[in-house]
Amino acid sequence: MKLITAISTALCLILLLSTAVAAQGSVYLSYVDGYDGMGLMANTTVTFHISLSNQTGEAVTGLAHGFQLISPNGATWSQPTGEWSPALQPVCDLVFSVAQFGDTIGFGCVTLFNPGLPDGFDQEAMRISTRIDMSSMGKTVCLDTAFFPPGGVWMWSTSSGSYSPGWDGPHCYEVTNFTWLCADIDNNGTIADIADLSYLVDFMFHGGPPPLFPFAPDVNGDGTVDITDLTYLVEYMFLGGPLPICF
Ligand SMILES: [Ca+2]
Ligand SMILES: [Ca+2]
Repeated sequence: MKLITAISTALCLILLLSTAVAAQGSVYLSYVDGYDGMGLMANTTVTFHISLSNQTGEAVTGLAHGFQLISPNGATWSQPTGEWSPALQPVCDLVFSVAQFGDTIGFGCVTLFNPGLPDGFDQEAMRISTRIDMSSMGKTVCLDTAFFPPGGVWMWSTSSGSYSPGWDGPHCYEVTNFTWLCADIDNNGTIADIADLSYLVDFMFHGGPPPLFPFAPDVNGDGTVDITDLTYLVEYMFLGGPLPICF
């Protein structure tokens, strides 16, 4: 009888331990728009797609997550923006918020009538977008967690308690690539306007700085930058000439 009792006790302990181990969830980075296989592209929109995986064994009825963009060596970027995935819209029927303070983004979700994020849920839930400055080439940008006010927590709530789900970050990337636009000679994101024309004239005739991307002023696409490009640009801007066609 003692042996049976001992075996029963051991089985109960194993079951309890198994339940404790299985009762967890995770937050992970699915993929990044603007990652070219080597690094993050500067001067283009970069979007981090973040997923939730619920293995708590029950529905999650409240979520609070904060993220931050950081750089160990001075990379800079535009004000990041956050948004929930549309999949969460019907789930978060009481609180469905995104708060932004500088480089920190907070996501909040609380259910009232909805049963919550079901056990087994595993898909994209949050997105964070920014535009990394061209001056950050060769530097590092990281996405990591933040303990975000006012809750100050990183947690999920269920009917039986709270969890701090795992996070597979921080995720760090070198800024290794870039994009440029034909006729965006001053590299400000808009093409063929007065500022671009002025930049080209200054460069060609007044000792102004060279364009950051040497082929952006080759608007007639012949492989060189010269007076014919200036003429081509003026005709496009003011005389209905053909579109810039950088090679
Ligand atoms: Ca421009
Ligand atoms: Ca040319």
